[in-house]
Amino acid sequence: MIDLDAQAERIDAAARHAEPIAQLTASTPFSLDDAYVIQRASIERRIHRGESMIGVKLGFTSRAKMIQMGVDSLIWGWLTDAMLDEDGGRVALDRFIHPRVEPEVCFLTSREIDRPLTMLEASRYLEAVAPAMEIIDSRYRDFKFTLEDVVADNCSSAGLVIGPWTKRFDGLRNAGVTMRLDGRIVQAGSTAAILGDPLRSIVQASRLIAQSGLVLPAGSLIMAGAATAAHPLPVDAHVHCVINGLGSTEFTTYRLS
Ligand code: OOG
Ligand code: MG
Repeated sequence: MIDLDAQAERIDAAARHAEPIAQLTASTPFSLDDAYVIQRASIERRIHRGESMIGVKLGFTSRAKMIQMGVDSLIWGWLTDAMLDEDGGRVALDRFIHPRVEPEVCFLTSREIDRPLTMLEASRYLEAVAPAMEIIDSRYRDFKFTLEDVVADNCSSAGLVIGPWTKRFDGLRNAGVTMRLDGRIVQAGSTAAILGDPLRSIVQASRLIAQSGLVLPAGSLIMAGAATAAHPLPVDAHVHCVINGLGSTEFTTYRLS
């Protein structure tokens, strides 16, 4: 028997101390189901320390991300309030190991989600949508992992910045995405890269949540997954992401120590 709780403790400690570790599966192979149990147990540790759950994120919803990381399945993880950084604010990089940033679309739910939704129903469960960026930070050395490892690591979740909320659900399907680092374009693409339509992330999230026997409360965030590959996030940098017709979001990085 694998001690899933001990694995959760290892990955949680790596995140807490910003110290990279070897892939968990290198010493103890486990299944994808077990990976989600480890993920859940590591999130419970955060909740126990006082963090609160604010929503879920999907990963590998675009080909660009799958190709960059060498995996081919959609995954999901949890977001907590400690991950949230301010739009237009300054983000200290001390809490990360080797952060990367990626452009995303973030949804805010208006109703509880407790069953698989269809594409037609999805927008009725939404309060707002915003341009966003996710800061991902694998707890594994060299940012390398198997699918099971990255799921156990809560899908590399580390930070997020959300731009102004809007009701612009139309036109989301194929909107241009540009991410700039100090004014230079480092990633560009389209929201169509996210499952063909970012709204489909609501359908996928609802299916995954229902499958796990869980309920997502109204007022939760759903991060749809990156439209492009992720970009390394340096210190003293200004990052700006524009999603055409939706809006923009930005932040500046620094180091405390
Ligand atoms: C895993 C997280 C993937 C996305 O948006 O596709 C993800 C990783 O790339 O480390 O957040
Ligand atoms: Mg992401």
